[in-house]
Amino acid sequence: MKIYMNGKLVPERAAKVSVFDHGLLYGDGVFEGIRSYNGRVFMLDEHIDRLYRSAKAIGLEIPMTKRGMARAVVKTCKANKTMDGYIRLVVTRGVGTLGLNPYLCKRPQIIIIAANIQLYPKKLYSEGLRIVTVGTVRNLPEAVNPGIKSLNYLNNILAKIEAINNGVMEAVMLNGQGSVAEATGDNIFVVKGNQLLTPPVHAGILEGITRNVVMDLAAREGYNVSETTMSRYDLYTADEVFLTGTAAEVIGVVDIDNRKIGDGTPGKVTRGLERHFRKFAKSTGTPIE
Ligand code: PXG
Repeated sequence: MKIYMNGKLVPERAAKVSVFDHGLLYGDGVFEGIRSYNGRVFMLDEHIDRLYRSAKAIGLEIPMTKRGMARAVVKTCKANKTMDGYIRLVVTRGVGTLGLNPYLCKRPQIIIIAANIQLYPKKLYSEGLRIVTVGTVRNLPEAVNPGIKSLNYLNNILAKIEAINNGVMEAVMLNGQGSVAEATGDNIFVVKGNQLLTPPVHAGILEGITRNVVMDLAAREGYNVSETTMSRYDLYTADEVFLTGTAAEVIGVVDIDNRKIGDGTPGKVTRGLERHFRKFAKSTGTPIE
C-alpha cells in the first residue's frame, strides 16, 4: 500500500510519524473517513469542507488548498487502485515540543490512507443491530464541540467500551441535557409513521454526511423529515430506528436497552432507505481516473 504523506506517496513501511507529533501526544488534529464506490469518491467535497471546518475550529491551518487536498485524495486512491475503498484523511498539528503549545509545532502533517473496505456483515443489515444507551455523556458543545472531527475520540471510545461490556456492538450517547445525541461513529434516526426524526446539530453531534444525504433522499421519497430533540422515550416507542454513517451506510436497530423496537426486525422504511442510499452512492462521486 502507498500512503500519502505531506505531498509524497510513500510505501506503507516508510509511512511513519514522529513521537513528538502532537496528534500522538495530545490527540491534536482532525480527520475524515470517506468511501469510494465503483471508482468514484463519495461526497468528497463535503468531507473536505468538514475537514477544513474542523481544522479551523481548532486553529489549525492546513497548508494546502481544498482543491489540492481533493486531488491528493484521488491520487492516493489511484496509486492503490482502491475503486471500492475506505479513505482516511488525517491532519495532525505536527511535530512540536513535549509541552501543549501548538504554536511551537512547525508544520501540520497531512496523511491519506486509501484502504480496502471492511464491509459490515450482511447479516447485520437483515437482522438489525442491538444497541444500548450509555452513561458516557457526549462531549459538551461548550467544551470540545462534537462537530469537530478531532483525533481525540476518547469520548466515543468510552461509550463503545460500555456497549461492548454490555454485550452489544454500538452505544447511543445522550447529551448534557439527557437528550439523544448520536452513536459512537454514526448518527441516529427515528421513524414514526410518515415522520423521520433525527437530533439537531445543536444537540451536540457530528453533522454526518450520510445523515444529510439520507435526510435529502427521505424528503424526496415523501417522508416528513425533521431535526427534533428526542429523549430515550422517543427511541423506545419508535416504529423504527436506524443509524447512518460512512462505514455502516444505513443500518436498522432492532433493540435498545433490551427493549424491542417495532416488531424486532429492521423496518420497511429503514430497508427502503438503505437500498436508496446504496443506489445513490454508486451513482455519484468524484472519478478516480
Ligand atoms: N458521528 C460520529 C461521532 C462519527 O464519528 C458519524 C457520526 C457519521 O458521519 P458520516 O459523515 O460518516 O456520515 C461519524 C463518522 C469507522 C468510521 O470506521 C466511523 C466514522 C466514519 C468513518 C468510519 O467506524 N464516523
